[in-house]
Amino acid sequence: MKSTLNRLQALKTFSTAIIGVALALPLSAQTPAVFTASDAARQKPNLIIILADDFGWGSLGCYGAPEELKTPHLDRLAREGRRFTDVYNASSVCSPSRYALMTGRYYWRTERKDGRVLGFAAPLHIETNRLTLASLCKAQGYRTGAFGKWHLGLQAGPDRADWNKPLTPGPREIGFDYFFGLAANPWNGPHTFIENDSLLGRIPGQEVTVTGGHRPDATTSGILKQYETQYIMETLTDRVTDWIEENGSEPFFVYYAPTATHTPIDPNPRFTGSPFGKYGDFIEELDWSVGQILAQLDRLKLADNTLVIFTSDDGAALRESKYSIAATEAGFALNGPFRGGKHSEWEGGFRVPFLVRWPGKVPAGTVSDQVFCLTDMLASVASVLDVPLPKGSAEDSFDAWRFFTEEKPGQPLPYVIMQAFAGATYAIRMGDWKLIERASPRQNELYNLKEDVAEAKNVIAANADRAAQMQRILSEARDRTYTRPGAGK
Ligand SMILES: [Ca+2]
Repeated sequence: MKSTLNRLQALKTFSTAIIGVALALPLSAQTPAVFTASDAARQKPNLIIILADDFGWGSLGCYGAPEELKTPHLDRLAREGRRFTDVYNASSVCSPSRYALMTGRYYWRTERKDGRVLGFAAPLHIETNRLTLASLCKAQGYRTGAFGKWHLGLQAGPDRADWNKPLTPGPREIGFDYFFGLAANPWNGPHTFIENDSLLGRIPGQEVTVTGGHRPDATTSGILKQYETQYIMETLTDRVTDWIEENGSEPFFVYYAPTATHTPIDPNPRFTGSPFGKYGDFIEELDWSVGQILAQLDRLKLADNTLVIFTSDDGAALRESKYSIAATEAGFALNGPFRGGKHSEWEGGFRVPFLVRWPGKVPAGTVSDQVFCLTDMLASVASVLDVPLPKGSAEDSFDAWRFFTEEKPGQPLPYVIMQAFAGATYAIRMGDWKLIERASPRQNELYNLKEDVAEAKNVIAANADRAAQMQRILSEARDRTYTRPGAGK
C-alpha cells in the first residue's frame, strides 16, 4: 500500500496531460516489478548488452532479412529468447542514443540540444556522479566491463582530449572496472586501442597527434602501429570472451559496443562471399562475434544465469557507403519495411532489433510488440536487481522489465520520445501512433504505424485532437526535467 501511495503522490506532481495518460492505465500496471525481482536479485544474473552500430531492424534473419544472409547466432538468440518488434532508440545517431541507454536520460536534457553526435575528442559527456547501468551494477557487487566503441567522450572538458595524457575521466569513472576499445569510430582516431585510460602501443617520448579526424586517410603519430580496421571486430571479440572467462566466477555486466556495421564496412577477410557484398560479410562477422560470446557462456556453463540483450544504437545508414548502397540495390532492405535510416526522424532511424535471452525467465521463441526505448534499460535492470532508483537519476527511464517475461501483453508504457540528428526534430510514439514535430504545428505529421509502417500517409488532418494531445505531452515532457514518476529531486 505504501508504494502505491508514493506512486500516487509522484503521479500527482505530474502535469495534467501526463496524469491523463498514466491514470488511463490501472494503477497495478504502474507498479514496477510484476516479475518477482527479489528472486532474480538473489540469483544475481549476469548481464550482457551488445549494442551494434548502425545495424538496421531488417538486417538479420529472424527479422526477415533475405535467407541468403546468414545470421545463425542472432537467430539462435531469438529462438531461445524473445524478439521485440517495436523497440526504439532515443536518437537516430550514436552518442545521443548511447548516452540515453547508459543513463536513462534523454541527451537533449544535457547542454547538447541539437541532437548531434559528440566529436571524437569531446570531453566525457556523463557526469561522474550520475547513476549509469555500470554504476548500478557495480554497486550490487558486479564486475563491469565495457568493450568497443565508446563515443561518450573522454577526459574533463572543456578542451578536446589530449591523447598524451591519461584518458580520465572515462568509462572507469562512470562505473566500469575495465575498458577496452576505441574513443569513437575506427576512422576517427587515435588509431590504436584504448585500455582503461591508456593508448596501447605508444612510442616513448613521442607526441601522439591525430591528423585528419573523420577521413579514411586520417592518421595517428606517436604509436608503434595503427590498427587495421578489418581486424577490430576480432580483437574486440577476443577481449570480451577473455574477460568473461577471467571474471565469470562473480556476477558481471558486459557492455559490448561492436564497431559493426558502422563505416568503414571492412570485414575480416575470413568473411567473404555474401551475395550482399561486403555489407553482408560485415553482418556475418557481427553474427560470428555474438556467437563467440554465446559459445563462451555455454563453455563456462553461464548461459542459464546470464541475461543477454542484443540491439543497435540506430538504424542502418542507407547511403553512407557504397557497400550499403550495393546491398540495398541487391534487394536487401537493411531497415526492414521502415522509411529512412540513420540520422532521420523516420522509423528506419529509431527502430532497432532487440533480442533478449534468459533461459527459464524469458519465454523462448516468443515475439512481443510492446513499445519501449533503450532509455528504459536502466530502470528495467534496476527492477531485475530489485534496486530502487534514487531521485535525480534515470530521469526518463521507465521499467520495461515485465515486457521481457509476460506471457500475454500487459499494460504498455505511456510513450517514447525520440530526437533525430537532422534538424533536432522530435517525435513521440504513443500506442500505434507517431507524431513528428516540425518547425510549425501546422506542419506536424501523424502516422498510424499499425496501418502504415512505412509512414507514407500523414493522417493528422483527420486526427487533430489526438495530434494536439501528443504535442502537449511531448512539450510538457521537454519542459520538465524528468518523465519517470518519482525521478524529480
Ligand atoms: Ca550508430
